Amino acid sequence: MATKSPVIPPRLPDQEPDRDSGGAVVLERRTQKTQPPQMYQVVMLNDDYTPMEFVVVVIQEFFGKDLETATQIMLKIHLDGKAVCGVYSRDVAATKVDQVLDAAAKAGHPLKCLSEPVDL
Ligand code: TYC
Repeated sequence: MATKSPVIPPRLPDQEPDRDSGGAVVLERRTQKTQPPQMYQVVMLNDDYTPMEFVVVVIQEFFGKDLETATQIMLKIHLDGKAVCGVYSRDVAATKVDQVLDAAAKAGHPLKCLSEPVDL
């Protein structure tokens, strides 16, 4: 039975092993091009009506802060108009915003927050 001999494609010039280095092929080193994912900060905004105690509870519950840290963040919002409650991947930050707005609406408070990309 006749068997076909395999077809070996010709090497392209830049695939030729370097014969001066004993035939070893050294692949070109490439600089790393991947970037870490963009992170998003959840910013809470001040208003004149939401009780301070409610804001502190929200920050503890949804951003995992202890009472003292949550109180400091709430006071910063109250004094400066806004503050960052946490930094997350885009989807997690969007979920935090939804949770806060939902809890505030259910409690009848106008508390607002948003997520925005963290500056590099
Ligand atoms: N300014 C509100 C008040 O005096 C308290 C408050 C703090 C509201 C932080 C919103 O994100 C906020 N009752």
